[in-house]
Amino acid sequence: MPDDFKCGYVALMGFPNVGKSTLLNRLVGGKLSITSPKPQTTRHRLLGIVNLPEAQLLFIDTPGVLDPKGALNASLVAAALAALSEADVVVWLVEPRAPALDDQVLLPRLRRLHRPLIVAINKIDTVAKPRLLPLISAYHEMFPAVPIIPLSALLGDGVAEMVAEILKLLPASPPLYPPDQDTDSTERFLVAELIRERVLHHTSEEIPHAVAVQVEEFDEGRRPYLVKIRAVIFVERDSQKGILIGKQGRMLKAIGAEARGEIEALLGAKVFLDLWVKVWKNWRKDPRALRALGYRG
Ligand SMILES: Nc1nc2c(ncn2[C@@H]2O[C@H](COP(=O)(O)OP(=O)(O)O)[C@@H](O)[C@H]2O)c(=O)[nH]1
Ligand SMILES: [Mg+2]
Repeated sequence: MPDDFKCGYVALMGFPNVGKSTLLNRLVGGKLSITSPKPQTTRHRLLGIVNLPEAQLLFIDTPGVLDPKGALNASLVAAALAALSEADVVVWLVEPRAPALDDQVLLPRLRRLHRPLIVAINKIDTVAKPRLLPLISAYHEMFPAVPIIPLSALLGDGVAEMVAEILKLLPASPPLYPPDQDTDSTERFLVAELIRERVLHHTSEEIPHAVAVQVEEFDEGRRPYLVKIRAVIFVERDSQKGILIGKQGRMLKAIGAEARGEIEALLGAKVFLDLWVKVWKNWRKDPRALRALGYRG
């Protein structure tokens, strides 16, 4: 290990939907964090490890900065704040638009963190080039002496430049994880998340918020030939269960088929997925349920 090896935590922060999870996946070069156009897609702190010859970057994807309304939301905000407290560098991700009132409110909070900060303007693939320069200068004015990096998490443009800026700010430290590891999440957890993502893609309105997934059985006795997984999709009401199962079970079948494909890619094994839908009345307001479903320590 060279003496000048660097290692540290980098918190990916920003409003819901700005592209934090997409950026984390781009950085680790695989699918760790689920993404969707719906807010509250990310509910847990997720670690993505990037191993370079000269450094190990520990990216933390967070649920975003939300109003702590309701028990589930409160635990999401707690996860975001916990990520900040362990961060060596904070990447503040923004939409490719002029700074708005929201940003003005947040700015003092970011300053109070006393952490090295990088502002990343994401989704630049959606704006015309001539509009980009004024945007960058607007953020420069707001955050003097802070690197402003335009990038596209989706296409990868600018991501290497962001990593280069982060490397300048990371502390000297030996690596904290083995170099072949890309996360500290269990496969069980990642599998549950992939199933939840497929549910998000097929549903709308209140259902995405009312869904939690639990893997009840993970039998890898015959891996890589077969991994047998039994999972339950919990919803809050009978009507939601009906929608998720669908006419003649079609919706659940589609969700299961898509999830199985994703899980096989994740595990590098054939998967038998036994998927159930159950009602857990108002689980989001029930501290016992929140614990059982992994939303509280
Ligand atoms: N066009 C474009 N879309 C993006 C980019 N990054 C993220 N998105 C989309 O924005 C939505 C929210 O992304 P996600 O990563 O879940 O946001 P998060 O809530 O901040 O984690 C998804 O539909 C992504 O595909 C980008 O660079 N360009
Ligand atoms: Mg996310």
